[in-house]
Amino acid sequence: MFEFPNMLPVFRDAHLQAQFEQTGYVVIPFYDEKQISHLNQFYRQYHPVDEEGFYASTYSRNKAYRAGADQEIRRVAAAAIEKNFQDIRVVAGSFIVKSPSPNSAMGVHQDMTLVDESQFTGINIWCPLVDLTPHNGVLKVLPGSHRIRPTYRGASIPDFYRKVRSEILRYGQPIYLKAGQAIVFDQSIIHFSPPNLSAESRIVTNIFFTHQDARFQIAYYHEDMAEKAVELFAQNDRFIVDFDQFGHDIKQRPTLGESLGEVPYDFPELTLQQLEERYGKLPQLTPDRQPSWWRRLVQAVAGSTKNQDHE
Ligand SMILES: O=C(O)CCC(=O)C(=O)O
Repeated sequence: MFEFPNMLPVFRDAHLQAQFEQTGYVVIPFYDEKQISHLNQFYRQYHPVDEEGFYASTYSRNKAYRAGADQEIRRVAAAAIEKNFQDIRVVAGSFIVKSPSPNSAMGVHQDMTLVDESQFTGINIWCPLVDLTPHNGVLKVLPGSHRIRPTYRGASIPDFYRKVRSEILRYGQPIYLKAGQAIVFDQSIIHFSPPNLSAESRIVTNIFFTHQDARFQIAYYHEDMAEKAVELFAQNDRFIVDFDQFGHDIKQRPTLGESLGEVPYDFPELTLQQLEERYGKLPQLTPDRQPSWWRRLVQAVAGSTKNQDHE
């Protein structure tokens, strides 16, 4: 298994770079009011009516919509990206929307591996177009969890936190962003979001980027494979827009990309003890103190993976 590399700097501001490396995320101002309003209108052209629950544009079978969202989000974000980052390649923009629904939670996960993490870091700029509250699907993160251990990730690969999902729900820190503020996070940070129980849709733009020298690489596992290994696939820069398996048959062997063969992987398992050593012990939660969304999220994530990985 690989070791974590020294990260190649991508932030122009050295303090933000250091904070990002330490905690796995930082918060920055990103869109102004005009851009927020423009992106809302742009989204509404394609989606006069929202999909049910959690929906990302990368799930769409409509390639014109996927490509259109990608282009327009990148165009609008270009100045803020240039201001904040250096030596990067921006690979994809997408909408991530939660329409009001008790079924709109996103369970505990790390994002799928998209680059060779022995050298590079996959990064998301996740920016809501509305203020986030405890009721409309705020993003929660487990600070520093990007450095618990190196992993290969994908819907077909057992998650390393599979035994402690419901405990992680209680350690997550909500990031209450205002509309236009973005959280920039390492894709390997553990994160999740409760459902949107407000009356309005929660629309977010997500932009994936990485160091300019990195190439797309995804990982796949099947029980029939050689034991303790995953298969890697090289992908080109259009992967996020072209890959048909997001949101559909994401657990199947990739039909796009070039197999790079198998690499050893020991399928690590985070234990409750390790979690408590890092983050402290939490008090027992009695059933009457559990909010209903939390109970639903626990049920939703029990034994599940993020089976609709997008990026
Ligand atoms: O938009 C959300 O609520 C969750 C998004 C997420 O988990 C992701 O982009 O990986």
